[in-house]
Amino acid sequence: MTAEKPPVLYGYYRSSATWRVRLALAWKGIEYEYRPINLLKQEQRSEDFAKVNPSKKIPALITPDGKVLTQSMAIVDYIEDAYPERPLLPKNDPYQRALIREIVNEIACDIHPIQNPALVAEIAGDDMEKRTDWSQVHVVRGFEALEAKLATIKQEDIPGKYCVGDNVTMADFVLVPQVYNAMRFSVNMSRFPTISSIHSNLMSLPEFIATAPEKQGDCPDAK
Ligand SMILES: N[C@@H](CCC(=O)N[C@@H](CS)C(=O)NCC(=O)O)C(=O)O
Repeated sequence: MTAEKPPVLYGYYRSSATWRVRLALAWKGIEYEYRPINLLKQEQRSEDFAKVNPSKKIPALITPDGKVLTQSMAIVDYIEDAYPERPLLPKNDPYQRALIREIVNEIACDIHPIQNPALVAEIAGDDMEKRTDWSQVHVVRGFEALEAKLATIKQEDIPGKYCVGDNVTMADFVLVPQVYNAMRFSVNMSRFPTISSIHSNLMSLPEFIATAPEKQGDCPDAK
């Protein structure tokens, strides 16, 4: 029998989709090898990386038995299934499981793709002001819906420190990186008190601190 290797994560310190996976790996205490792909240098479009992920996007994960997975939330699902300790979804509550996936999809399907730098560059060209305006408008629109949803969950249904209750779930792994993006686009977060309070509760946890962009080796001014 050959010894299993640690998983390999291809990512970029500032990529919010990569941060979701870093969080899942940290939450489960999984050691991994990190292979940075510099988006500013367009390394995701290299021939070598296209062999790993034909979509030419990060993140990608090589599993310990050498299989390749792409799409951040599919990778998080894999980690959850392969490493069941410290679960990221409640076991016996179909409603809460669906609610968590609703928040995940709200961000990962509806907000995040519209502010992908490649798309924004196609729309706004080199005009940096126009790029920021586009991203701000769409993040704000998405956060208005998310704020209302999270506030309702807290008031009527499931109070707690995090997105859904007092246990960290995969919804929290998409929320924090998206708030990071919002801050990069100078979104005024005081308009979103529920999101901000959940974000600050999560950012006090060691897994969230350790996986933050500025702590990564490929961050130019890593702390
Ligand atoms: N749905 C994908 C989105 C991946 C994605 O958009 N990754 C961005 C970084 S956050 C990327 O690689 N962008 C480079 C490009 O589009 O050229 C996922 O969740 O993994």
